Amino acid sequence: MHQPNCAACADRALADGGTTPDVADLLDGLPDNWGRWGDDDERGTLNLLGSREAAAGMNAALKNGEDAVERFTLGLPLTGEAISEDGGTGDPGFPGREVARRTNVSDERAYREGDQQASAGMKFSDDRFETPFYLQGTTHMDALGHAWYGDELYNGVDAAETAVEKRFETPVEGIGGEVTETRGHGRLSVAPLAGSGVAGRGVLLDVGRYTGGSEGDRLPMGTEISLDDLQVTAEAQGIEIRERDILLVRTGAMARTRDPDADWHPTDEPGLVFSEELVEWVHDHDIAAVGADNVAIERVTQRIDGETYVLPLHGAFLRNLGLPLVEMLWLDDLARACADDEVYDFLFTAAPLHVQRATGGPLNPLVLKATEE
Ligand code: UVW
Repeated sequence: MHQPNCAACADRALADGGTTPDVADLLDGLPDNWGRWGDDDERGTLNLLGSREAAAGMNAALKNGEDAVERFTLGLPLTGEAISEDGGTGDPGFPGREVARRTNVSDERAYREGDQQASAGMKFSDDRFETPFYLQGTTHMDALGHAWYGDELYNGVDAAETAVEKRFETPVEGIGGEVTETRGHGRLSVAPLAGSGVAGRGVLLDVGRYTGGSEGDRLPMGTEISLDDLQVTAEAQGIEIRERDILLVRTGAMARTRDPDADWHPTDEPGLVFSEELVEWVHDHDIAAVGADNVAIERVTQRIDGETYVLPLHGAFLRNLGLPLVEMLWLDDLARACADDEVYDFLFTAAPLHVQRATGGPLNPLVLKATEE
């Protein structure tokens, strides 16, 4: 059975002849935000987004006047179809995160049979998921407790808080049989992030377009994105990254999942790669959140000094900086508009589904961007 998490990647790295060094050594001495917003903090860098930061986003959206504001949503459509082996236009999935298939449970049959009495003629249509819906199986925000190393999560929270059991007095019928108890996060779930939401100045760095992807505006599979690539892109776009910005990195990977002729595999997507300079730069700029159009923001396995690491930036960003990650964004429509009018900053707003005790939550971010007057 697949493991619905990145332990599967570690297995793969070992199968590829890699070793498993300790990420704690790699990240030792790099910055963290533990204690910065109090010992009980569960919102991390979302604490940086107050009224002024929301206003910075609104000012960006309004810079060409009230009549020149365009909107974009950044959530992937959920098709309920897994991408086939030979490519396809289904839902991108990470190994083990099954694709949600929904079905309609409308009362149509009752309507057809003329049973309309209870609703006095009004008709309704409902849906439910028929298969497991992994909350990180589509566009989503990772909770701060989603990834860690050692025995502690962000802010020194005990890792035991990731698997607190809850018993239900009345069992319910579940996908895999009767459910009498579940596990969930006692602390650092997605709920505090859902409660706070994100609103601030977003900046798109369209690395796919500006660092010369060989396939149009998409980076080739396996491309490693460095801090230098981000800075070169920002310069080419003529955009300044300011403190407390929300950074969106476009690679072109999600567009591959909608193109049957394109190569795509979740563990070989283009993505950020770890460097001390990148972590320090993100911390120095007080970046409030990072999003990207790939499954994990970063390359899933990374060779660093001859060793293979699995998602080390998840450790640096989520655990150490308390920096929420937004993954599997649909950025292509926004990116086209930005390239057309050369406006790369905007109001970014988003809030994950408020699922108590969950490690992440689906979301459909909304961007308001100034367009040509
Ligand atoms: C992966 O780990 C691949 O993504 P996420 O951060 O959603 O878990």
